[in-house]
Amino acid sequence: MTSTEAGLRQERRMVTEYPGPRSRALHERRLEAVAHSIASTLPVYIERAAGAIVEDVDGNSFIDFGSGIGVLNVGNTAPAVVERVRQQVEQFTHTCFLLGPYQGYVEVCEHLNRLTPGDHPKRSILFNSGAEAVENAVKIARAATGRSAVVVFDHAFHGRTNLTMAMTAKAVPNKQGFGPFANEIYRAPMSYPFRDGLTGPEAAARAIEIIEKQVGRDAVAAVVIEPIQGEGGFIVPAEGFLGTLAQWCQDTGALFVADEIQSGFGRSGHLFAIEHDGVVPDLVVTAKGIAGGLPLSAVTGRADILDNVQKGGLGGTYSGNPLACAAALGTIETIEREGLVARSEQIGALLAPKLDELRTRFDIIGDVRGRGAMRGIEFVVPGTTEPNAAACAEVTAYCHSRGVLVLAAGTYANVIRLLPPLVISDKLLQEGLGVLEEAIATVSQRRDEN
Ligand code: PLZ
Repeated sequence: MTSTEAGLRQERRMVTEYPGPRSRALHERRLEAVAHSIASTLPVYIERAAGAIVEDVDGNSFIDFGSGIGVLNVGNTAPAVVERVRQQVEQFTHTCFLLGPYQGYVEVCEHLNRLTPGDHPKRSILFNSGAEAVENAVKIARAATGRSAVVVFDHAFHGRTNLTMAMTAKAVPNKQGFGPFANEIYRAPMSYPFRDGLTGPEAAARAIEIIEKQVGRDAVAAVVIEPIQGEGGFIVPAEGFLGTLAQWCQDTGALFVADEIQSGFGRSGHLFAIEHDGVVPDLVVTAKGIAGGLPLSAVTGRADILDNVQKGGLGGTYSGNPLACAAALGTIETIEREGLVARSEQIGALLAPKLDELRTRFDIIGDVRGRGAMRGIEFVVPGTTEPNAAACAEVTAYCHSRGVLVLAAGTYANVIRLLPPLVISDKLLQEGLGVLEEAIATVSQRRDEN
């Protein structure tokens, strides 16, 4: 047991009503102080967390199946992250890399160049948020190709800034009232095997036809895609979809950009989800799981593409902040030392048969899918493929009130996603799954009775 975990028992424990009195009191204060436009899934307020356990201000502890939306792959307060950040905070907190460079930034880039797919010469550049890195990938791709069009997909999520809102698919609540949006963004149909029944090459041909007709073969700067879609509903494209698109990019001079912000850093059973398809992207965008909870993101890719941008053309005050770099170094160290990529595969092997069994037992489940420790359960109206957001919301709420943090996702808000920290024990994983099963059985039965 690590020192942080020792201070927080790795167990689920509900000791008050849900939410408890302290959380309710904080919520009252929040309503007066915090803009109502930011919504929280949970009604409880967090006091501390370690590993795969999150404890609220009333002393209730929850099994974490969400990892802060796919961020805490190494677990919360991972010892190597805490230690490196602690050392860094005592050395210096900021210089601005544009002004005074430092070793941590260089080291993170060295690791990214080594770890991302492909043996070609690479460079990396660091930013703060996922959206910021996606924006910069687009800037880099436009500069390198001299073209402006960017192709994105149905169900995509790339961020909430102006350019990335244009790239994100779902209008409500992400885009409603916030236009006008950046132009030269084109949307193509995604491969969604449960809903389109197409093979990967068929779905790619459908997308390519639209791109060629509506944008043009010679106009595309970049095709930006999540190898496994996150917010859109944990959609794993059919085999051959990503490879066919990547080949089209190569044939036409467009850059293939993998948004690995949610699917990366060991989440899918490979370090990067695109590796399942054997594709080597021109640019890889990372964030979330890169730094154990501190804000850091990156664009990594072909040296010729990254070096093509004019000197001083990219940057930012906090980009590659030294504390975030220290956290990233602790994260990468933890992933490699603890074999967390293999662990992700193991978690997947444990989850997959259980989820398959649930799908056969409960007709409100239309599909279960995913790779490694990135799994989704899609709820439908029994006997149809019609999305069942109500069932998804009820199952989610049931799990939360019993101490298991699961997240909903999906264009139709009907997918439960499981993103446990990769350091979770089998025991907690099984226990959480038990609660999830009970939730699905309860919601299923309630529907049968109505
Ligand atoms: N690309 C694939 O998953 C962020 C969004 C939470 P930022 N996903 C969580 C919310 O509702 O805002 C995400 C992603 C993919 C880009 C992003 C954006 O990353 O760090 O939130 O900007």
